[in-house]
Amino acid sequence: MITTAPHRSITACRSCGAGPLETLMAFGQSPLADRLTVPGGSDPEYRAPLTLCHCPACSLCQLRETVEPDILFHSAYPYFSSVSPALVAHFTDSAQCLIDSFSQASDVFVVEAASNDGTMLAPFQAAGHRVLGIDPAAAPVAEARRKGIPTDQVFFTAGHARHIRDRHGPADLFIANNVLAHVADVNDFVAGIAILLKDQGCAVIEVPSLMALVDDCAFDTIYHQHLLYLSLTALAPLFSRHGLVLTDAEKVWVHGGSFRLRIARHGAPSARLLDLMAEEARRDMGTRAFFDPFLQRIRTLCDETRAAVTDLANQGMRIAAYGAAAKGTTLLHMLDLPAGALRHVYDKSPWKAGKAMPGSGLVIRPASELSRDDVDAVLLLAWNFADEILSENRRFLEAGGQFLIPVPKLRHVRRPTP
Ligand code: JHZ
Repeated sequence: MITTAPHRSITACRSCGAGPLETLMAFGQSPLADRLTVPGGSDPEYRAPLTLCHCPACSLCQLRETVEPDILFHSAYPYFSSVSPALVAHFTDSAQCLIDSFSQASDVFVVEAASNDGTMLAPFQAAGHRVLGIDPAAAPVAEARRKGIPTDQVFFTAGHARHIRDRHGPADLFIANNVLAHVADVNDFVAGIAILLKDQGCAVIEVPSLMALVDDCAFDTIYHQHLLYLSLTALAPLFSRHGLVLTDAEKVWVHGGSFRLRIARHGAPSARLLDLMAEEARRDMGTRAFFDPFLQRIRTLCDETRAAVTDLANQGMRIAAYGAAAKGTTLLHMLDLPAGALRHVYDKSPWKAGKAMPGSGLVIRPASELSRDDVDAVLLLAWNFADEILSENRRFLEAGGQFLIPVPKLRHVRRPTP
C-alpha cells in the first residue's frame, strides 16, 4: 500500500526567512529513502513530493517539503556509518587530527550530533576524553551504547543543548557530520551550537557541498532527508546570525564531495575559506543560471542510464543493482525502469539484507552473493564508493561481469581485454 507521508510545504527560506522560494526542479512523488520495506509485510510504503528550490535572498538551496522527521528517522533506520571501511577510515583520521589538537588540554568534552553508531566518538573516548553522542535513530543508538559510547536518543536542538550544558558543562568540541543538511529548523540547530560551545570551543561540521553536487551531477543525493544543499555563501550568514564565525572550510571526498567546516565564537576566515567563497561568487551560485545546465544534465543522465539498462536487457543480460544506498531511491525513482528490469539489489549492510528498497521494491541481498552465476551486469547505486566496490568485486569482473556507474557520468566498467 502506498501512502503519502505526513509533510508540510514551506513558503519562506529555512535560514533567512525571506520568500518566496524559487522552484528549480520537481521530482514528483518520490519514495522515502532509508524507509526500507519488508517484502510481503503490511507496513505502508511512504512517498512525498520532492521539490528543489532556492532562496533568491540568501541563496540557500533547499527542499520545499519537510517530511515528518519521525517518519524519516524511524526506529528501523538502516544506515550505519561503520558499514563502509573508507568512511570509518575518514572519520577515524579526522578524529585523530582533532585529538592531536587537544593534546595539551585536560578534561576535554566532545559532543557529536547525529553520532550514529559512535564510529567518530570511539577514538576520542579511547584517548580519555569525555564524549556524548546525540542521535534520534534507535538502532544505531543501541549499537553505540553497546560499544560503551554514552548517547542521548534525541534530535539535537537548542533546548537539548541547554540540557547538555546544564548536565555536563559546555563543550570544547562539537562535531556534526552529515546532519546540518537534514535539519528543518536550521536556526534552532545552530543556536544550539552557540549555547553549547565554550568561549574558546569550536565546532567541526561536515556538510555535502552544493558545488560538488552540481559539478558531479549527484542529483540522486536529493531526497527528503536532505533539506539543505549547502554553499559557503549561504552558510556564513547562518552562523553569524547566531554569534558564530565560519573560520575555515576544507574540501573532503565523502558523499560525493563535502566541506569540513570549522566554526567558533571568535576568529578570522582562513585563506582557503576566502578562496572557496571567491570561487562560489565567481560562479554565481546564488542564481538560477548556475542551476540550469545541471537540471538539463539530470534529464540527460537519466535518459542515458535508462537506455543503457534497456540495451543490456535487450542483449539478454541479467541485471541487478549494487548498494541499497539512500541515494539509490532517487535514482531509481527518476529512472522509472520497467518492473523486472533489475532483479534485486546487493548490499553489504546486515541491517538492510532481506528488506526491500522503497519504490522499486528491489529486494536486498547480501553483497557477498554477487556472482556471475546469478547476474551479468550491475547498476552501481553507491557510486561514491566505486573504487572500493570495484576492487572488492574483481572476481565478478574477471568472470565477465560488468558495472554500470551512472554518476558523475555514465560509464561501463568491464574486465580489461587481455
Ligand atoms: P552511502 C547516507 O546516504 C545516509 P547513502 C544518510 N541518509 C545521509 O544523509 C548520507 O549518507 C549523507 C553499501 N555498501 O554511504 C552500504 C556496500 O554494499 O553512500 C550502504 O548501504 N558495499 C544518512 O545511503 C551503501 O552501499 C560496499 O563495499 O546514500 C552506501 O551508502 C560499500 C562501501 C558500501 O550513503
